[in-house]
Order: sequence, then C-alpha cells, then structure tokens
Amino acid sequence: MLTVYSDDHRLHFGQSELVDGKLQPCFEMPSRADTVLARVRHQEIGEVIEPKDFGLEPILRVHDAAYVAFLKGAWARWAAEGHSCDMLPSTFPARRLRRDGPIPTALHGQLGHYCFDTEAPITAGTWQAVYSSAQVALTAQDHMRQGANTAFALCRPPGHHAGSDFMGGYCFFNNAAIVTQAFLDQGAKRVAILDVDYHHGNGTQELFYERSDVLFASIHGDPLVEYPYYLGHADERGEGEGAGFNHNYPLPHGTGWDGWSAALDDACRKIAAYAPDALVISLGVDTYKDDPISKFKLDSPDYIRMGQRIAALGLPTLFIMEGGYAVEAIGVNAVNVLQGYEGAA
Ligand code: OKS
Ligand code: ZN
Repeated sequence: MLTVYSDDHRLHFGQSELVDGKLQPCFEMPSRADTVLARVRHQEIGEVIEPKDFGLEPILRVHDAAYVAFLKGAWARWAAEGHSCDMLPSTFPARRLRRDGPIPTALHGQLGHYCFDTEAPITAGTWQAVYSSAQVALTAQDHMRQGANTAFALCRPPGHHAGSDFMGGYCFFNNAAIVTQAFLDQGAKRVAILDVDYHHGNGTQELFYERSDVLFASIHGDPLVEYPYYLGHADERGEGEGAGFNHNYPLPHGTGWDGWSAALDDACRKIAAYAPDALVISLGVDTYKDDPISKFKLDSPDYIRMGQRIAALGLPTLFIMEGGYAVEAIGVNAVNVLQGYEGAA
C-alpha cells in the first residue's frame, strides 16, 4: 500500500490546549506522525511518497471561501497586532447570539465565528501544515484515480471535526471530505465514509448531511458523555435528500472489541447495501485502551481485525489518518489496520 506523507506537518505545533481548566501541552503533536511513519517503514508496507500540489480548488469544493481566506491570513494579522503566542478563541456564538449575523471585523471575533472550541490553536505554520495535509490526502486519492485499489494518507493535522466554515478539535481542513468530493468530481456516483475515530466526525457529518451521494457512518464515544458533545447521536439520520444516509453508533465509555465490532458489522452492512464506488476511512486510533484522552478499550490486535472487516467489503478504500494520542502505540495500531486490510483484501 502506498503511503503519502509530508514533513510540513511539523510546521503546526500548538503549544497548549485547555484540559480541565488548565492550559496543557497539546496532545496533537508532531511526534504522532513520526511514530506512524516509522511503523510504515518498519513493516515495509509499501512506498512512501511526497504529496503533489492540487491547489486550493479541491479544498474550496468543501470549505467556504471566506473561511479558507481567514485561515490563510489569520497568523499574519495576529502578528501584525503584536502577538507571538498561539491564537485561541474565547468567545462563541451560542444559542440566540447571531451566529449567522454580520461577521465581526475584529480578529478575535472572527476566530470565535470560525471555530467551535479551544482545541485548535492557529500558529505561524498552521496554514502551510493544513494545506499540505489536504494535499497529502488528495495525492493518495489521485493514486487511486490512476487505478490503485487502496492508499494511506498520513495526514497531520487531522480533519474530521472541521466543517464547511469552522475548525475545532485539532482540525482545520476536512481531509476525508475533500477526497470524498474529489472522487465524486471524478465521476464516482456514491462514496461511503466510515469514521472509526473515537470522536464523532461532526464536520464530516455536517458537510454531507443533506446529500444522498455520500453515506456517512461513525462509531464513537456517546456525545452525552464525550467530546464533541453536541452532535453524533443515533437519531441523526440525515435530512432532505440525505435522509437515511447518515448512521451514528454512539457507544458507552469502556467499550471493547465486542461492542465496537458489533457496531462495525452493522455499519459495514449499511455500506455494502449502499454499494459505493469508493470507501474513505477516517482512521483514528484513539479507540486504543491506553489513549490518554479516550475511554474505549481496543487492543492492538483488534486493529488487524478492523482492517480485515473493512477489506471484506471488497471496495476501493482510501485511509485518512485522524486521531490517536498514545504516541508510542499509534504506529502499531494504525499500521495494523492497513496490514489487516491488505492481508484480507
Ligand atoms: C480536551 C480534549 C479535546 C478532545 C479533542 C478530540 C480531538 C480528536 N482538551 N478528534 O478525533 O481526537
Ligand atoms: Zn479522535
């Protein structure tokens, strides 16, 4: 399996996020990608290539132009205001504030407008890192356009919390959504996205919620007790044209392979019935038992089984790296999914 990777991810290195009222070092750190890349090489699963540049066009198929412009210019404006620390928002338009009213002209007002939490610091190198992360995903997708049955996009920063015009949860551009739209723009009729990250992919759900050409299935910590809290319930089934094409599997804290794999089986049956032309996996491995911010109990061999079950669908499958913070283990766990897939495909 081909892996696409760019060193540009290092340019995004946030200093801190809010944890239990305290500013703590970011869990989403550069060494995460290093660990996964080292394991890809160690297991010799295939060639590792740099991304090509597909420009902004495929990103703008998914993200709002004003949001993209904000992200591109934010750091320069922040620096011009005399700041050098990371940008983090502190004000958000909750209920009955005008979230769709005039966009503030002040940088801080815009930050709250385009972001839903305090987990996605913008730093000096964030734009280049998130641009390259999207190009990593698009290069893996292009490899499949040329005929490959599978590819691994070692994206960092991750993407599944980012919506059309907002960032949050360590995410800025929704890499899985961008490649999904690319498949469709190249002639695919239907694409399925299976999000196996511990957290609900709220951004991906939002982007395709009213569409029938994308089926979204997500297995995650129950939002009643888990981030991102405000989306990801089982009764969110899609709307309008998209009614019936969104499937959420919220699971309780403590869920291990038995409960998790039952949800996976159900999601796979829905995907098989949908008969998509391609499958995109939002591959988070923060379901691991020792993940520092998560509460599922998957163990390393379970990730091989996960890959095998996905392979049984017999679909062209593009893997997009999302979360996972037990830095020592995420290389083994992510590559176990890929090797499970390849061994069974
Ligand atoms: C509290 C923890 C915030 C959780 C963000 C989750 C990001 C993630 N500071 N998404 O898949 O892994
Ligand atoms: Zn996650």
